[in-house]
Amino acid sequence: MSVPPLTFPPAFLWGTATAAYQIEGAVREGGRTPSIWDTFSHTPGRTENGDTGDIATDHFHRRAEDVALMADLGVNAYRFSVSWPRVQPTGRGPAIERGLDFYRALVDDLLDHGIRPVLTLYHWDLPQELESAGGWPERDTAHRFADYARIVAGALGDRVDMWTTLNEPWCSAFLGYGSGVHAPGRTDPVAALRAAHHLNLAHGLGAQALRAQLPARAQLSISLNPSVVRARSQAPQDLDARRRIDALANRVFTGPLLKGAYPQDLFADTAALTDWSFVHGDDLAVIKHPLDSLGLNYYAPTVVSDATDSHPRRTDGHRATDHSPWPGADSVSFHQPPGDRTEMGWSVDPSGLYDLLLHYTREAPGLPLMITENGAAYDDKPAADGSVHDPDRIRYLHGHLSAVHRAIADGADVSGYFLWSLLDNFEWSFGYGKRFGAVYVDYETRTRTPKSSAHWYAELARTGVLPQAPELPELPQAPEPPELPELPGA
Ligand code: IFM
Repeated sequence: MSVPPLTFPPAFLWGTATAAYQIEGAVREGGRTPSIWDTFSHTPGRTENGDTGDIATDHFHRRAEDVALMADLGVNAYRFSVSWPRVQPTGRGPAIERGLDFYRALVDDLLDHGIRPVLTLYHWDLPQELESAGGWPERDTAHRFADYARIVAGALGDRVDMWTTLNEPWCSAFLGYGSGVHAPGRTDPVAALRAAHHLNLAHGLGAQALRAQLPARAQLSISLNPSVVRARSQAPQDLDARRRIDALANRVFTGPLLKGAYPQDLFADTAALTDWSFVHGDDLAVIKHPLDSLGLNYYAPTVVSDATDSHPRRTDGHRATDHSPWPGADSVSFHQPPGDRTEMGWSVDPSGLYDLLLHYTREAPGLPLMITENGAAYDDKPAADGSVHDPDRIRYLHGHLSAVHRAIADGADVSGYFLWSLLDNFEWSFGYGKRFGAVYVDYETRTRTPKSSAHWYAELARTGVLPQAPELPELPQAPEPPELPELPGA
C-alpha cells in the first residue's frame, strides 16, 4: 500500500540554524573582545583536542558564499546569532559600528535572496568582562543584556522582524555554572540557579527593550531546549525523579515565562541550597512578557529513575565530570534507552518531538511553536569523488519531520522548522569532531560540500512535501549495546 505524501502548510518556514561562535571565527577582528567561550576553549583540557572557535568555519569572511549556499538549498529562513562582544566589546557602553556592519551585510544578503533573517541575540558568548564582573549569577548582567538588545534592535530593527532573546538558557545556566562543561566552567549549584533566574530576567528586560525599539510587526521569541523527561518505570520514586528533572530542565523557565511564577516544588527541592531571595518584587511580571512564538530545540528524550543504581561519575557524552548540572537532584539517575544513537550518543526518538509539540500546545494555548533546532551529528566522510553521503541524517530528519507533520495534524500550531545546522561547526566542548551540518566543511581548506541531506532538505523546502528517506541497508543483526549509565547534559 503506498503511503500518501506528507505535505506541510504553505506558509511554513524552512530554515537552517547556526550560532556566531560556532561558525564565525575572526575572533580578534574589528574590535571584537573575548567572550567566555574564547577564554574557556583556550583553557587546556576544556575542549576536545584543545579546539577553539578562533577560525571555526571562517563564516565571517565567507558570509556571501554561505548565503549563496542557502539560496541554493532553497530555504526561506535563516536563524543566526549575533556575537555580543563583536558589537559591544566588553558588554558595556557604545556599540562598534564595524561589528554591526557585519550583521547589516549578512541581513542584506539574506533579504536579497528572499531568505527571512531570524536573529538570536544570545547564543552563549557572554563578553568575558561581564563574566569577570560576576556573569549570569549577578543581576547586573540581565540589565547589560537589555542594553545590548537595544543596540542591536536599533541597528537591524528596520530589516529583521523575527527576534529571539536567548538560545537554550538551560545550557548557559546549568552546564556553564553547574557541571562546568560549558563556559565559563564554574561548578557551583547555587550560581547555576541564580544564573537561571537572571537569564529569565534578561529575557524579560530584553523583550521590553526590543518591543520599545522595534516596529509593531516584529515578532519576539525565546528558544528553549526542553527535556522530554520519561520515567524508567511507573514506580513512585521514578516518577518523582521525573518530576524533579522536569522542574529543573523545563518549568524553571516555562513557569516564569508562561505563567509568571516559579514552580513551588522547585523551591522545595532546592531549599537546602538557596532561599531564592535573588528573585525580586517585579521580576516575574517582567519575565512574563508576551511572546509571539515559542522556539523549541529538540534532539533526544531524557530517561530517568531514582538513584538506587546511581553511578559515581556524571558524563556529558564522552566528556566526564564529577559535577552535576542538576542542583538538588543528586538522587536521580539518567539512562540511555537501547536503540539507534547519533554520533553524540543521543538516542534517535522522533516520538519525543511529537510529545514535546503536543505538550506545549496544551501548556501555551494560542502561542505558535517553532522548531528552532533539530538535527543530528554523524561521522560524515567524503567519498573518493568528494561527495558526502549521509543517509543516517536523512533518516533522522525524515523521522522527526514525520513526527512534526503528525503533531500538526493533531492540533499543534507549528510555524517553522530549522535544521541544526547549516554547516559542520564548532560543537562546543566536543570541538570539531561532531559534524551536525547539512553542508560538509573541510577544516583544512574550509571548502563547503553540500551533503546528500542538503539536497534532500532542498527538495523539501522547495515543494513542502516530505521526500522519501533511503531504506536502511540489510545488515546482520548486531547485539543490543549495553545500556550507558548517563545521558548527556544537553
Ligand atoms: O550545537 C548545539 C547548539 O549550539 C545548541 N543546541 C544544540 C546543538 C547541538 O549540540
